[in-house]
This record gives sequence, structure tokens and C-alpha cells, in this order.
Amino acid sequence: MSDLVLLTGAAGRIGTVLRGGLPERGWALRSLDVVPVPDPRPGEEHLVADATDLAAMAEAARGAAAVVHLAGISGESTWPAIRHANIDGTYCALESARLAGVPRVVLASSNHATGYTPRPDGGPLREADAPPRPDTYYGVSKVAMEALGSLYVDRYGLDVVCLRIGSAFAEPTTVRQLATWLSPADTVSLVDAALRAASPGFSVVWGVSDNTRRWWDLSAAEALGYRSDDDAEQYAAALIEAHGEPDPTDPVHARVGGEYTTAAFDAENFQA
Ligand code: 15L
Repeated sequence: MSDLVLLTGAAGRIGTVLRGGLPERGWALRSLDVVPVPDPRPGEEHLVADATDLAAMAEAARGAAAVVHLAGISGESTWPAIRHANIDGTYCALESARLAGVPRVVLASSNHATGYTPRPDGGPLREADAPPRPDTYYGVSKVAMEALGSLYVDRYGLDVVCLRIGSAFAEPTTVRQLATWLSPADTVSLVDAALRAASPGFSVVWGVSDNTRRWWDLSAAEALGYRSDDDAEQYAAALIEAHGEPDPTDPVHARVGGEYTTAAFDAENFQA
């Protein structure tokens, strides 16, 4: 099997983490972004192209073992911008894989696909108990992403793993992120697991570190082979001193999507 991965959105925040970590796990990278990736590594192929350009994407996907699709807008925006970058972009990632005969696609979905889901009273929230419930246009684009992934599995037999990523940052900077943080090292581990899992078919898993305050279940990700090494708790004392203890009745802590479910994310604030 080829070890070549087409990485879209390679110059972005998560792309930069994966460009550092995936080669150490044995993957060769073909990094694609609309801007040149900074400081390409020896052996790293790099392309400047738009992930919504199907012809360019189909060419870029040739010979790859998998596409890891990160390209798109990574938060709320106007509907036309989200529709084009995120929904058309996901279609192009999957369709280019099909056209080029690439058997696997890993999609950067988001917790915001299910953002209005309330925190359960009991044990951790499983993906199966969190059907689409988007909190924003951005969340809608991630629901569409998961739906397109499902279509390409059922109709064309691809393997598609959707990662419902929490808060993938260098370190947590809010009290909510003490629960939702996905560390850089765990980001690499999760994508590596999604690339290696034997015949995952269609799989949707949370992307979160094994945080003490986590309330999203990890067993589906662990079934792919993911093992988290990090816990946001080391940042808890400083964040709580600065911002106070989380109020469990506050929507920011009582719903999957946190701040995205509040009025600050109403459409009036995201006009073209
Ligand atoms: C996401 O999906 C965004 O890409 C990121 O910027 C954060 O808002 C994150 O979710 C989060 O929920 O913390």
C-alpha cells in the first residue's frame, strides 16, 4: 500500500500540526493549500491549489493512499462563504478520491455538527446519541460533510472517518476547553489511527483528549486504535483562577457546541 497522504488545508492550524507529526508515523505527505506551505520538509510534496477546484483536487489525489481533508473555514461565517468553502470543498475531497481511486478519506468534522446536543445527566455522550444538531451555518456544513461521507461509503465503498474535533489548539485557553481540548500530539494520534484502522467503513468519532472533565465518549475513537496521551487538567488551576468555575447550567457548558449555541453566533453577526 502507498503511504502517501494528500493533506488539504495543510498550511492551517491543524495542518501544521499534522505536517509535523504524520511523517514521524511513517506517512509521506502531499500538502495542499491555497497559500504555499511554509518550510516544506525534505520529501514533502507541496501544491498550491484550491480544494474546491475538482480538477486540481483529482490531479492532486492521484497515487495517494488517503485524503485527509482539513481545508475550509474553521468557524462561523456567512452562508455563501460556508457553502462554498466547506460544502463544495468536502464534495471535491470525496469526489476527487473516487475519481483517483483513493480508498480512504479522513474528514475534519466538528463538535458543532451536533452543537445543540445537551450534556447528558449520566455517563459520557456517545456519537450514536448525538445525531446531527448543528449550532451554526458552520455546524450545518459539518453535518453535510458527514452526510457526504456516508454517501461515498454506501455508494462507492470508500472508507470515510469523520472526526468531530473538539478544541484543537496548542493548549486550552477557556474553561470549556478543559473538557473539549484535543492536544496537538493527540491530533496526530487520532488522524494516524483513522488512517490505519482496518476497514472502518463509515465512522464518526469525537476528537478529544482524555481530559479529566471530558464528557464526550472515547470508545469509538479507541476502537479505531486511538490512544490519548494528554489531559487538559494541568491547565485547570490557572484557567479557573482567571475565569471562575464553570457553571453547569450555562449553555456554554451544558451543550456540546458551547459558545456557538449563544446569541453571539446569530446570523446578524455573520453577514456578507
Ligand atoms: C471548531 O470546530 C473550530 O474549528 C474551532 O475554532 C473551535 O471553535 C472549536 O470548534 C471549539 O468548539 O472549541
